[in-house]
Amino acid sequence: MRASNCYEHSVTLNDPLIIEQFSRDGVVCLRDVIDSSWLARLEEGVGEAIEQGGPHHFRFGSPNAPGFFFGDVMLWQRWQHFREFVFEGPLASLARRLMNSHGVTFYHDFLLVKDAGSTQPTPWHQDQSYWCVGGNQVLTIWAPLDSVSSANTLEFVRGSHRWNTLYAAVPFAPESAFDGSRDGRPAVPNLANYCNEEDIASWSLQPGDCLVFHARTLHRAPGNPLPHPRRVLSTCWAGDDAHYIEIASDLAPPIKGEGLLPGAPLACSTFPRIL
Ligand SMILES: O=C(O)CCC(=O)C(=O)O
Repeated sequence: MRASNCYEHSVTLNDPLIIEQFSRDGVVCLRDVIDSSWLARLEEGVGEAIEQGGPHHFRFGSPNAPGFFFGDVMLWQRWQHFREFVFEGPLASLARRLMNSHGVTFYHDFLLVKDAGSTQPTPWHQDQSYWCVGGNQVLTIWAPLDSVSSANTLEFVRGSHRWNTLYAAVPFAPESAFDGSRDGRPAVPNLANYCNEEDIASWSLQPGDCLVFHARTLHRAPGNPLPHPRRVLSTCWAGDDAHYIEIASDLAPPIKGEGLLPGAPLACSTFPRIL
């Protein structure tokens, strides 16, 4: 099931339709949200961040071979460029608008790099399944640093954030030790059985564009068959109703914040309040 509508409707930041589309579909594509000076600073930071992967990074694929799938989290805590982007860049106010929230807390960042020729797909999943965060005002902003086409972009099941189900989190690769099965949540269904092409949304993107999606919208990505890497900074944001929850499964990122009790607002020094 590949989406046929890769150039479908995208909206500008000031278009009132974005709120309607986000609440109906659980995903919107926004053009030219991140300007070239921010992109240049992120680009500058990415090479070093990959070379010096943090304590929670993964690198799937054959060791020292091309085609890897690299991921790392909480870069803002270690790298100034990422920290400035989170605290001073344009995404916090965008998140506030789409969450319809007064406050905005930054949950985490996630750098995802699929090397040229990567055969590593990202499985269908909902971001919130991996998190210690309950609530409805939670979203992810997926911002590519390279052009992304139908060959390597994300695909979303429209409206799946409204299915009222949180599925079990799945490992991102067969060699991963991640276990998301300990909370009795149902497995992600076989979507090929009940999704038509018109139920799937996807977009081609240029650096500066981004996809904003609800943390319960099901999504996946193919590998990266293109001859250049697909580097993406994904950032995860929480609004007024977001709160800390305990789960039995592994967390990704494996970070709980400090001193948070179940039901408490998320904001703490690990998950800083931005707005
Ligand atoms: O970039 C990918 O392949 C997956 C990204 C993703 O699932 C996310 O940012 O939530």
